[in-house]
Amino acid sequence: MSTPRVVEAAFIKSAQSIADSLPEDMSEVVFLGRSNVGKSSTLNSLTQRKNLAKSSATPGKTQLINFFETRYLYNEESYPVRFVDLPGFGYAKVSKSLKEVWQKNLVEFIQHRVSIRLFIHLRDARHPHAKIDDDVEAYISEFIRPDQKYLTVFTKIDKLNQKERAKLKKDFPGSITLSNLKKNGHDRVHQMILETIFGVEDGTKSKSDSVEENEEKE
Ligand SMILES: Nc1nc2c(ncn2[C@@H]2O[C@H](COP(=O)(O)OP(=O)(O)OP(=O)(O)O)[C@@H](O)[C@H]2O)c(=O)[nH]1
Ligand SMILES: [Mg+2]
Repeated sequence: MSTPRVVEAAFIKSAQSIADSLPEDMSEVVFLGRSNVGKSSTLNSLTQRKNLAKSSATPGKTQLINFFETRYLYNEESYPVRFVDLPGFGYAKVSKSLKEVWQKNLVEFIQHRVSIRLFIHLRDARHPHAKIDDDVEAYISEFIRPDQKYLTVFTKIDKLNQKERAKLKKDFPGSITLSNLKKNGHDRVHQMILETIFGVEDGTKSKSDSVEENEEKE
């Protein structure tokens, strides 16, 4: 079994709001999270492109809704997916409520965009219990549709020691951890994207499962 790979990736357009976004004609994966958590970097790592999405050490780098069209190759099949890089929330100094810190346009986009199939909520591994992230998770759960999935991904895992990593995995069992610096953890995100959008199962996982269930299989 091969590993899913993004073989094509291109920036298509920036939009201010849902009104000037692309037509809803392709399944989308949305990257959301606090400013500086590593949304743009994660998109670059997943597509194996250094500067496809603009990243920066200064928070507030991404200010528009950015659309990228990508194509996966997995077991010789082709899977087109659109990635959406969003501006971060939590950047504004005053953060009384989620709606105050997260611009109206973004709220509207994530709530009403029909083509979104997967929300990837990026959280900083060093601050796993940040209230704003808990609020965002609760907030998305209020309107998420049956055809959509929500995934928690912890970035900057390279900043944690072994003990801290173990605790994080125990506290957030369904989550994925990754490092854009060390370039690890991204394969599980690829699998999740293909599984959610195309129902493609993890080949390596089902292989070992089938061995348990049926000894005759290779
Ligand atoms: N150590 C480490 N640094 C990372 C990782 N991911 C991103 N960074 C760094 O974090 C900073 C912010 O990364 P971005 O990808 O621009 O973050 P963003 O979430 O897109 O930020 P905004 O566009 O401002 O919302 C940059 O300096 C990155 O190099 C990671 O996994 N480990
Ligand atoms: Mg960004």
